[in-house]
Amino acid sequence: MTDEARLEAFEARIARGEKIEPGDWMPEQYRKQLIRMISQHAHSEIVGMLPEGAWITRAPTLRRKLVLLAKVQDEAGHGQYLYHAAETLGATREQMLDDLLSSRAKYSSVFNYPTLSWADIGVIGWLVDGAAIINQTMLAKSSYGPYSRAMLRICAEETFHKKQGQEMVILLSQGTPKQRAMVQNAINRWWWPTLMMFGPHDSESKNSAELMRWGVKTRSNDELRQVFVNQLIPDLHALGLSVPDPQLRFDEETGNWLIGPIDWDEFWRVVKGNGPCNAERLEARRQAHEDGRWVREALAAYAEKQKTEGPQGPQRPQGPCEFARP
Ligand code: BYC
Repeated sequence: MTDEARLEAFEARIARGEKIEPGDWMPEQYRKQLIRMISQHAHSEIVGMLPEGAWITRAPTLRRKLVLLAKVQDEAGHGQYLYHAAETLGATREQMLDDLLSSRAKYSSVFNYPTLSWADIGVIGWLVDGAAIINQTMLAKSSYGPYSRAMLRICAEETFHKKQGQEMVILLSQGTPKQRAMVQNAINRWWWPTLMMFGPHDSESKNSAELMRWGVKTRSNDELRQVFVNQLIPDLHALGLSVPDPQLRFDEETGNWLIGPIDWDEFWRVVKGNGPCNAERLEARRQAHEDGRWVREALAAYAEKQKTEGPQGPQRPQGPCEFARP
């Protein structure tokens, strides 16, 4: 089969809605695009643990602490699924982590902003996880099997996160004037960074055409951003909350909430490493990587030992004591 015929058969499979699996033939560019996108997504999950992780020790009640701990732990799990998905395409964990820690890799711009108050935790849950779900529900239908299956599981967990965040925002919005001001202030700070999560306008999105051709993305950055705005604005208004956009208006003709211009200079500054917390986030990841060195070394030593002593290790004595209860 020529490469052209292979490409034709590959695209026909995608058109029929079939999933592409790791051992299947795929164009080199499809593989590259997926590694780029999935590894960036994995990095976003593990860097995304940091802004909220900073509040675990300061959660106001035990229940809130448990919820936040579970959420941050979920994000680590999402990172794991995604690194595994990228590994099925031939990327190695070491290379991906090295790219992140040496600032070569991108991760979502939104995690380079500080969490200044407890209300930020609710707002991240509702807005940031809410935005992520809209994007990931689309990616759950992506043409690459391992990515799409990881997304199904991630979306189920993110839905909990969104509900937890929404519950917190509702509670704070009905609380004391101070709590209300705190939650409004958090929305004011997270609104624009959340909209930027969806990526540049379609006219500036250099990867979209290829990703859409191969069924990785099925909706554009602007389309998804609009879905998010339309969903969120009525809910915020119902709580007496607002977004910091004087140009926001409802367009009767299209039924869309139209937003004012996004500050793309700020977006690119953050993406290029010069946001408010980029240096701090990477430093925390580098430290975590260093702190985990002994675990990696112990695992490597264990694997080496298994190679020399067999998969069971040295023979252990078998006897009734093995099963004795204390
Ligand atoms: N931040 O051609 P475009 C979570 C880059 S974590 C940084 O439109 P594409 C959570 C883009 O990579 C889940 N960079 O790209 C965790 C490209 O650069 P390269 C976060 C961005 O791929 C903890 C260039 O700009 N979600 O939910 O078609 C706690 C041009 O863009 C960003 C994901 O990671 C950005 N915001 O579309 C709470 C979703 N936007 O690579 C929550 C997975 C764009 O060519 N990713 N860039 O050098 C995607 O869906 C897509 O990659 C994007 C961009 C929509 C982000």
